[in-house]
Amino acid sequence: MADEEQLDKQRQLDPLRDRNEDGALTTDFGTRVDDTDNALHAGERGPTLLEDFHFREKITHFDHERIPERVVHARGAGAYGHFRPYASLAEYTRADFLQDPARETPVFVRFSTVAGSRGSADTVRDVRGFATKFYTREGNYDLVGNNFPVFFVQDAIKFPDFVHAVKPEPHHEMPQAASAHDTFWDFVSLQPETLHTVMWLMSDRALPRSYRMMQGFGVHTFRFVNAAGRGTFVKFHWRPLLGTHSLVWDECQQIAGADPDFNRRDLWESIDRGDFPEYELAVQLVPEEDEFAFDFDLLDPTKIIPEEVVPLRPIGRMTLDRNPDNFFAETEQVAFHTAHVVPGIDFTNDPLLQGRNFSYLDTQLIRLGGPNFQQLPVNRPLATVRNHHRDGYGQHRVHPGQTAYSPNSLGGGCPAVAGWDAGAFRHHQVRVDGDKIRRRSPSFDDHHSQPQLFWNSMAPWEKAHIVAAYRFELGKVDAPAVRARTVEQLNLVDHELAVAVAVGIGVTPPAEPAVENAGRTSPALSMATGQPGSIATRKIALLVAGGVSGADVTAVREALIGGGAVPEVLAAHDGEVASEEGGTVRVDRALATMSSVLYDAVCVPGGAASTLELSRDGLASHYVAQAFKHGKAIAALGSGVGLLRELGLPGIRLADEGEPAVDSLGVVTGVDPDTVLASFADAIALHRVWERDTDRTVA
Ligand code: HDE
Repeated sequence: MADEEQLDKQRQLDPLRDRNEDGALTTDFGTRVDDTDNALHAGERGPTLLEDFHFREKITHFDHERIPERVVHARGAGAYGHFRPYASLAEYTRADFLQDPARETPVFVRFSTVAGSRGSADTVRDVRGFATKFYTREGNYDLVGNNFPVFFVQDAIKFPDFVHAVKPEPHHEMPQAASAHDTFWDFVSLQPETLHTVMWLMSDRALPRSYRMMQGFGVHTFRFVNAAGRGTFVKFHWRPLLGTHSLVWDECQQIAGADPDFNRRDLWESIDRGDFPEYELAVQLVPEEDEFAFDFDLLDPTKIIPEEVVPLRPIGRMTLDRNPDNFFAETEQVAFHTAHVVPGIDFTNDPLLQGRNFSYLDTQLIRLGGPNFQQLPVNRPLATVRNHHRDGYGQHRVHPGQTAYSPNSLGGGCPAVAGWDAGAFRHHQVRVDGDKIRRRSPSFDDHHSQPQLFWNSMAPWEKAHIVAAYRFELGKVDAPAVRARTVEQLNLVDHELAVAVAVGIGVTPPAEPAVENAGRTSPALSMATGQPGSIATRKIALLVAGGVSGADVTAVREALIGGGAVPEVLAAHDGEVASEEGGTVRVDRALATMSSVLYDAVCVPGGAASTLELSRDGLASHYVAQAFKHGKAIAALGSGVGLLRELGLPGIRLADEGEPAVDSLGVVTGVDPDTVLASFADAIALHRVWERDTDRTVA
C-alpha cells in the first residue's frame, strides 16, 4: 500500500522531468561539450576521427532511438487525469479505489486505433482502444478496453489469425490501417463469430468524432469480489459526458489527408484549453447465481448484455486534465496489462481474457526491452513495490542488502507476504473440473442473434451508413467468392441488409431470407437517441472576407463562446480583414489550411462585399457544400445567405431578403442574429442533421 503523501502521480513524476532549461550542453556522462555542430576531423576537409566520443555517442544514441511499435494499437494518444467514485461499492468489491467518494485516484489513459502503424491516420475505419491505468494505493489496475463492447473472436488462439488478416497484406504491405481488403474479408466470412463485431465496425461507431465523444467497454465479463469473498459478475462501460458521436465516412477519408492527427490533436487541444474530457464509469452487475440466466454465455466476448436486460449503474467519473510532457516517455512507453489487477477485481474464464492475461506481459518484454518496464516513470505504481526481482536490462532500483530470496532469515524474513485482510490479492476461489479438450462450449455457438439485435436497433441513417460501409469495404475486395460468402453470412442476420449490400457489390442477392428476423431491439445501441445536447467544445468556422459585418462576427463569437464552443474566423489570408463598419476583424486561420471537415459547423456572417468576395472564391463555396453533405449545421446572417443561395442546396429553404430567420434542416438563415444563432446552436447540439444526409442508400 502507499502512504497518503505518495498518492500523487504528478509529484512522483516531477523529479524525473528533465527540463534542459539552463546550463551547458553535456554528453550522457556529464562532460560539457564545446561544439555539437562539427565533428572532429583531421583537417577541415579530412576524415572524421574515431576519437570523437561526442559524435559517436550522439549518433549511436540516435541510431537506437526506435523501439518496436505495438503489434496492435500502435497509434495512440494519451492523457493523465483522475477518477472518483460516486459512492462506496463495498457491497460488491473490496477494491480500495472504489470505496470512498472523497478520494481521487490518478489515471493515465491511452486511446488508440488498432490496425494502423504508429504513423497512420486517426480517422480510419477501426476499433478504438480505450485503456486506463488507475494508480491505486493497492497497486496499478489496468482496464484495457475498446470502444466496442464486443470482440471479433472468442478464443485468444484466434487473435494472431485475425490480426494477420486485418493488417496490411504480407506480400506488398497494403493497405495501411484499413480492413477494406481481401484477407480481412476472407477471414471474417469464414469465421462467423466475427459477425457481431464486424457489424459494429461497419457502423459509425468505428469513426468517432473525438476520443472525448466515444464510449469505452471492458468487453469481457469480469468479477468483483467483496471483503467477504463474495463474487459478482461485472461488465465495465465508460460513457462520455459529451455524448457518443461519430464522423461520416466521406469526411473521415478527407480528414486523413487534411489532418491525420485529427483525434490526437482534438484530445491535446481540448485539455490544453481546459475543456477536460470526462467519462462516467458504469457497471452491469450480475449475481454469480445468475450465471446461466441469459440466452448467451457470459463468458463469450462476442456478446453484450443488453442494457435493457441489465441496466447500467453509474459508479464514478473520470476527468482527463493533463497532457503528457513527452510522447515517447509516457504515451509510447505506457504498458497496459489485463492482469494488472487489485484485490476486489478478478477474472472470469472468458477464453479471450485468459489469453490476454498472457499476451500483455509478453508483449511488453519485447517492446520495452526487458522485465524492468514497470520502473519506467509512467508505469511506476504509487503503491510501494517490494520483492526479490533483481537485475535485468534497465534496472533502476538499487537494492541494498544481502538477501534476494524467500524464505530468508538473514534479511529478517522481509519482505513478507500479506493476507487478504492485510490487502493482498487472493484469486477468487472457484471449483474447476474438466477434461483437457480443444473445444468450445456449445453455449458460444449463436453468432447471429446479436448482430441482428444490433442491426434492428439502428436508426434509418445508421442502417444506411452500415450498408454503405459494407459496400465500400467489399467493393475493395477482389475475390468474388469472398464477396458472395459475406452476403451469405449477412443473410443469416437480416435479409434486407444482405440484399442491400449484395446489390451494391455486384453479387446476386439472396432470393429468400435464411432466417426470420426475431424483431428484438436494444435502443441503447443506437447513437440516435439519448445524447446530451450541447455545443460545448464544438469547433465552428466563420467564413469572412473584407467588408464583413463586424457586428455579426462579434455576435456569433459571443453566442458560441457563451455556449462553450470554439469559434475560429477563417479568411483567404491570415492577419485581419476590414469590416464594413470601418474597423478590422482578426483572422484565426487561413481558409486554405483548414478544410471544412475539421469543423463541426460553419457560419457566414453578413456584409455585402464580404459575401461577394467569398462567392468568387471556390474554396468558400466548397466549404459550405461539404459541410452540407456531411450533415453539419450551417448559418448565414444577412447578406451571407448569398453564398448559400449560389450552391442550390437541395431541399433547403433560405431566408428571403429581410426575413428574420428560417431553419431548414439545420441550415439557418436570416437577418435577426439572436433567432438565427439560437437555431444554429440547436442544430450544432444535434451533432448532425441526418435528415438531409445525402449518403443515404437504404430507406
Ligand atoms: Fe489487446 N493487445 N489483445 N485487446 N489491446 C494489445 O498489448 C491481445 C483485445 C487492447 O494503449 C497488445 O501492449 C490479445 C480485446 C488495447 O497500450 C497485445 C487479444 C481488447 C490495447 C494485445 C486482444 C483489447 C491492446 C499490443 C485476444 C478490448 C492498447 C501492445 C485475446 C477489451 C493498449 C500491447 C495501449 C494492446 C493482445 C484482444 C484492447 C499484443 C492476445 C478484446 C486498448 O498484448
